[in-house]
Amino acid sequence: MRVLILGGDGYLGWPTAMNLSVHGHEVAVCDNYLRRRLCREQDSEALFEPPNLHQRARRWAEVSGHEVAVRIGDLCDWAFIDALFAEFQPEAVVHYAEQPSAPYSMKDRHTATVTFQNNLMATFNVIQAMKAHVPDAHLVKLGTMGEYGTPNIDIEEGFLEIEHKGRTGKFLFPRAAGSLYHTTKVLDTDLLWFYVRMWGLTVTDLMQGPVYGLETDENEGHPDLYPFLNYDEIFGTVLNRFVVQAVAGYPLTVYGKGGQTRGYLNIRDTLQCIRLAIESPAPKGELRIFNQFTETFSVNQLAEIVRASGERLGLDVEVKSLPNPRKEMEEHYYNPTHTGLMELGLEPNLLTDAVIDRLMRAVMEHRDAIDHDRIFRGVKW
Ligand code: USQ
Repeated sequence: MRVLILGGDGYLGWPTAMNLSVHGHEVAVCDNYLRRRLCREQDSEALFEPPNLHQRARRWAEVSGHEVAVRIGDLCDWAFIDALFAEFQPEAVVHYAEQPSAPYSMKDRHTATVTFQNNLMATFNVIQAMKAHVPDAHLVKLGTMGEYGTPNIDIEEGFLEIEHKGRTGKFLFPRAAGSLYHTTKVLDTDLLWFYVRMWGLTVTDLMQGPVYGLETDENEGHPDLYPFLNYDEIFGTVLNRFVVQAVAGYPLTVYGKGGQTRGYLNIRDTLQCIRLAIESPAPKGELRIFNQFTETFSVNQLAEIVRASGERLGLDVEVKSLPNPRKEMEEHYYNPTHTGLMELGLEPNLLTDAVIDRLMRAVMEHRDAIDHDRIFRGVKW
């Protein structure tokens, strides 16, 4: 299939491009380097700087023989996205092109505005470009498990049957996001749901949990093809952060009581999920929602997993609770369903001792590059 990956420079975008090209798809990536610019603006760069998209595509072609087309531009600019869709005529579109950080979105008015404008406008323009050029294509959109929040009932995959005063109906599962970033994803889902009903778009909205890891089948042995590994408070996610903290000898930053529980997945499983969603598309004219994670952990459990890995590797890892800079429940019920992707064939790569130790070792190679000042800034909600 012709697959267009929007946000192709990101943590997940570039690994997805390599993976889909290996599996026989014709891939184009698009990005405006927003993530790189915001990291620089916040002095929050990743552990190492990956080459730019043109360089990565050239390197990937040398290593694998697969071509990935690269287009640089801003999806909020209608002239650019209109020309992009007209040229490439994708059969499937993977939409990662959003400002992905909750703390960035909550920092100040400027960062909130960047998040709001970029995320909503990009999604709106993608919908318009699909209608104009490829109304039958399949949109695979990255949402987040954070759209649901942490309700006191089981979380279903996207929809909920409700019985009310003797009648029943099916509705989007209630959403209660915990940051402006997560709220933009709720709003995206509502926009998609609206245009699915109005225009018959075909959409898979993937509610993904926090992702960890660095290595995939495609980049193993090629560190120049690794994605970003952000460990800073703003763009880093919790498990990647804990691994870098352990290697740096920085006490693991457990926020509050550490009972916050989320659904996590290995970066290798993100790639499987995206490919499964593309190759088994949503029924025409429908909104399909999957919960994309493989196992749940509390922050305390993650800290213990990283501490134990450190012990095996000869590191002395301390765990420290900090006053929680976020507004969130620190002890709560959490039981989300996640059978849809398993039914499509997902084979989970779970967080075993071998997996965490390998990630720790990969980070140890970059120990000297770790900047302690990036680890905790205390961006408050
Ligand atoms: N946490 C700590 N210590 C830290 C960092 C985080 O205790 O040093 C806690 C947070 O308070 C939170 C949990 O760990 O309870 C997860 O935080 P996170 O920063 O890993 O994840 P989050 O801000 O929710 O966002 C990340 C990605 C986002 C994605 C989301 C999936 O940045 O793009 O959508 O994970 S989910 O969390 O399921 O909504």
